[in-house]
Amino acid sequence: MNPRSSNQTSPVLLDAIVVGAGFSGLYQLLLLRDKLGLSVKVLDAAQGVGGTWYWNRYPGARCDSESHSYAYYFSKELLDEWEWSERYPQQPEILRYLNHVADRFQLRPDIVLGTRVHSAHYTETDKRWHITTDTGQTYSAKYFITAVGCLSSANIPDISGLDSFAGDWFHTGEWPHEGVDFTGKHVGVVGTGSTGIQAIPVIAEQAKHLTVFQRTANYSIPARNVPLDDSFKRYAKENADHFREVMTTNTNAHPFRISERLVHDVSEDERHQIYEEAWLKGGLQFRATFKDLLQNPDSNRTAADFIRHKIRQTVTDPVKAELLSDIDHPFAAKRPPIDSGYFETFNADNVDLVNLRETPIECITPRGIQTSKAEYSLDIIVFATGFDAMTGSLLKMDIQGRDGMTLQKAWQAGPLNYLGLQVPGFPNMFTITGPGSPSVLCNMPPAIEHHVEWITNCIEHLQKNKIDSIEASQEASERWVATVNAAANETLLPQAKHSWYLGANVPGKPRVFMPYPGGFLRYRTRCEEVVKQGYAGFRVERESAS
Ligand code: NA7
Repeated sequence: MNPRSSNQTSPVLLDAIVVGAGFSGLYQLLLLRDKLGLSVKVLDAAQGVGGTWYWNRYPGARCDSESHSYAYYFSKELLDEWEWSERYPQQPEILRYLNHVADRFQLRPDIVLGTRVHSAHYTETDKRWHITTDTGQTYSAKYFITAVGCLSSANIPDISGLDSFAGDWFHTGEWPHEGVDFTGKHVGVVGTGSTGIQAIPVIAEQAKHLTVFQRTANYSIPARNVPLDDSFKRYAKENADHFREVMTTNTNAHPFRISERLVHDVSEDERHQIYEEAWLKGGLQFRATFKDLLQNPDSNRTAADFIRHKIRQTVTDPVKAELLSDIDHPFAAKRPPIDSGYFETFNADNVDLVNLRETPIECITPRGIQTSKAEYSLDIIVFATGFDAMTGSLLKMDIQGRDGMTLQKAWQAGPLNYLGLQVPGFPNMFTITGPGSPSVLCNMPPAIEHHVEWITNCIEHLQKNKIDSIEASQEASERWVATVNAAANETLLPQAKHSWYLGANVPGKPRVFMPYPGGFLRYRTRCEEVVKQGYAGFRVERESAS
């Protein structure tokens, strides 16, 4: 089908609409358009491509995956021509990369920027999705694909008085493009997750004074970021096939394997040595030192104690050291941050730490933050308070499937879907890295490539076989949610009670473990089996049946 030229009143008719122009949306456009020859448009509210990397421009924003793995692997030419400059890519560099991808594959003509999707309704009569946007332009498509990212709906805490604050406030996920000048300012940062841990050292260097408001202390491993030298760049390119193989056949889609060794297989001295080496090497590989770190509480405690000891060694003020190392969850049960000088920052004279567990925030005043103990005068408040993760961006849109069923209603008890790919009652809608897929427990690009390729193959199958629609069955979806939660219960992950993996960071959100924690390889194998069994667990409707 060819897209029809449009005006404000007539819908653009397409084969597929993709929402979001980040890693997922760009690749999905490329495959549907160039591999399958379909008419496709990508819609994105932003004024540029990049998805999460378009919005997250806060100081110190950087990816925790190593740059040679934080890339598309589908094109050898693309891999060969792109050069990362540092061990972990900074936000501007990732944004340049995604812009390069958009140009290289001539994707821009099919990307409509500055367009926020308001609603997507499926109608039974024509078996199509009807999409409205904030520009007034409407679209109609057979396939509706969300590529909205897992961490893109900012969680701004509902603290009374925020409107009255006389200074400026920002959420890290919606950072102003012109940047924020902290020079000479009294700054407060709320939140000590991965984002706060990246931003705090950079803000502290510029601000006159920084107050960090900590609710939950966090583990963090030094990133040991360095510029990449030519020999590593060459090595990464020459071994791209090897890295791809490792990333697609392990648990977490990172370019390293988790050791087969158990914590108690080695002596205490040996274990200490292993942790020391991993600490010096830096990065997420620390959690790959032993196989059972996320399964066995005693094993986990050895890593947790090692890190707590490091924090106490690093932070010179004993009160701050105690507060920073008083961590209430197992290591890696929340997404483990990596940092560049986070704990060291608390040794600077201009940095204070407030314990919100003891003295919670009561309100925001015109002057600053009022806790149960004191008022902190601030010029700028930075909320590094995370996201309404995995479901937030989907539920913000008015999505309606069969019989006007809203996604909000279908998911009122938590996200129900099959394989994180399809929701029962929402035919021909696909969710790239949706809840129920390994997504955020993985290095994202390989997880995205897998989903996009699975969806493309599925759509190709539908097109070739003249199938009108496909949709996950209710039974398979219910079984899958149970499988996800059973897999979580085999690990220590649910023990982090405030984790966004569980939706616990957003008041009123159902507590369901959202990402699939059974491992990327296990998940991919399951997805392949489903296809081999003729899309078992999915219902299809053929044209002849209508
Ligand atoms: P996270 O990991 O959700 O961290 C948010 C932080 O903000 C965390 O320390 C929270 O404390 C804190 N928070 C949230 N709401 C409040 C309120 N109301 N008051 C005080 N403190 C609060 O988000 P990030 O942006 O750091 O990281 C998200 C992901 O992005 C990361 O995992 C990477 O995958 C990339 P809490 O722990 O809930 O007590």
